[in-house]
Amino acid sequence: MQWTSTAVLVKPDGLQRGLIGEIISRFERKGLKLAGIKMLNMTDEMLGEWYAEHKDKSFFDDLKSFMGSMPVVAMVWEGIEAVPVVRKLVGLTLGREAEGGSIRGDFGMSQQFNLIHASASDQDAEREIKIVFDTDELFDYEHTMEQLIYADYERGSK
Ligand code: FUP
Repeated sequence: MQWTSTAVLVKPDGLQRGLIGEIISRFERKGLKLAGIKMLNMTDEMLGEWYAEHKDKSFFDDLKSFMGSMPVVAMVWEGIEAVPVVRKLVGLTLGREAEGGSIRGDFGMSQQFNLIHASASDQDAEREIKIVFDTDELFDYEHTMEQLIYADYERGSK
C-alpha cells in the first residue's frame, strides 16, 4: 500500500465535450486528493517528451498535433495506489472497448479521441508531472476527508 501521485490530462476532445466537471467529480467522489490543476497549451516539445514511448509509431505526429490543437486541463491526483486506481476509472484506451462505468467507456467511441490521459506507472507519473507542473504549482494540504476514506492502518502507509 503506497501513497502515490498520478498525472491526468483532459484532452482537447474532453474540453470540447464539456466533460471537465464530470471527470473532476468522478475523482473527487472516489476519494482521491487533488494536488494540482491548470489549463495549458502543450507545446510540440512537451508532447514529444510526454509521448516519447510512441515516437516511432505511425500515429505519433497525428497524436501530437491533436493534443496541441487546443488547451488541455492537467491535474495531479493523489491517494493510496492512485496510479492504478485512476487508470481503472479512466478505462481501456479504445473507447468502444472500454468498460461501462469508466470515463472512456461511458463517454467515448474513439481511440485517439479518448478524452483523457492517465499515467500508466509511478515512473511515468513522476516524469509527466515534471513536464507540466512546477513544484510551486503542487499543493500539500490536509485533506480532512481522509479519515473517512481510509482506515487508520491504511493512512499509516502515507
Ligand atoms: P493510454 O495509456 O490508454 O492513454 O494509451 P497508449 O499509451 O497506448 O496510447 C497513447 C495515446 O495514443 C492514446 F491516448 C490514444 C493514441 N493512439 C492513437 O491515436 N492511435 C493508436 O493507434 C494508438 C494510440
